[in-house]
Amino acid sequence: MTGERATPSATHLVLIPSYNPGPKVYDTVRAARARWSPVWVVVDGSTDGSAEGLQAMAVQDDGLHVINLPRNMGKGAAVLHGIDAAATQGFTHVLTMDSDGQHPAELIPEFMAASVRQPSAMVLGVPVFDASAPSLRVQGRKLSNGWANLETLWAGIGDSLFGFRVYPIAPLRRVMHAQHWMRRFDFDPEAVVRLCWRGVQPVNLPARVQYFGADEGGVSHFNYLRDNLLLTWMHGRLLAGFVVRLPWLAVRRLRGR
Ligand SMILES: Nc1nc2c(ncn2[C@@H]2O[C@H](COP(=O)(O)OP(=O)(O)O)[C@@H](O)[C@H]2O)c(=O)[nH]1
Ligand SMILES: [Mg+2]
Repeated sequence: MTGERATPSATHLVLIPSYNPGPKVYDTVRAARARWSPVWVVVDGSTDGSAEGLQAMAVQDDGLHVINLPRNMGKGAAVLHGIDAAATQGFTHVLTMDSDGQHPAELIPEFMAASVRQPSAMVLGVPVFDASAPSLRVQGRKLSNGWANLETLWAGIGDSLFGFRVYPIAPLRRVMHAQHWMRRFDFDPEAVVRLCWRGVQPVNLPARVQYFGADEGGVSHFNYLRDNLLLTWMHGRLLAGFVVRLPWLAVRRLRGR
């Protein structure tokens, strides 16, 4: 579909939230641009020089747009900033991907095509790990997926945490503007559960994920204690929301929706 020299999409954009990503961000953005236009990067108060480096790339490339936030606000907040701006320009769908090279840019056309076929759905990447994946993260994921499946009465979420996804922008904005959570690492799982509650169907597609060691330029801002507490609190409030919605969710599931 749309690539570097093709016509830019007027409906679907790639959005990359970025915070002190390290040098891999440049290859990541180049790889995304090779498969899609437009690509937007939201630089979220980074202090590693990447704001300047990305801006220099954007000057040479009409398909790349860089938004700079003055201070770090978190992944979800950066995505919200990006989709608010995208909506004012008429975009209807966004593919979010990480800025640190862990996600498969080569799958952007396939994910966008799935979204074009089913515009009311969200297209979720289901991670295919290789040996580089830390087992603690792989196991922690199973726990989060178990909660997300319960909270949606097994509506079909393949993975709750993976950030390589296409969202319909309008329902995602409604969900996010309705509350002040979902602004940091609680963004991905809460988005998928709350969109399911709103009737946005998940479409699951496998996607390779890579973990890089620090010696390979890998950077992670996931803090095991802080972010697991954040995710625990998030599932607490989602469970409360689930209990309130249970009768209605059960009726919907019984009707096969
Ligand atoms: N805008 C923004 N993006 C972030 C922030 N923290 C993480 N991200 C994004 O979320 C992705 C995943 O975070 P990362 O730190 O790599 O966590 P991990 O891959 O789960 O270990 C990053 O590649 C960034 O794209 C943040 O504070 N602000
Ligand atoms: Mg990462």
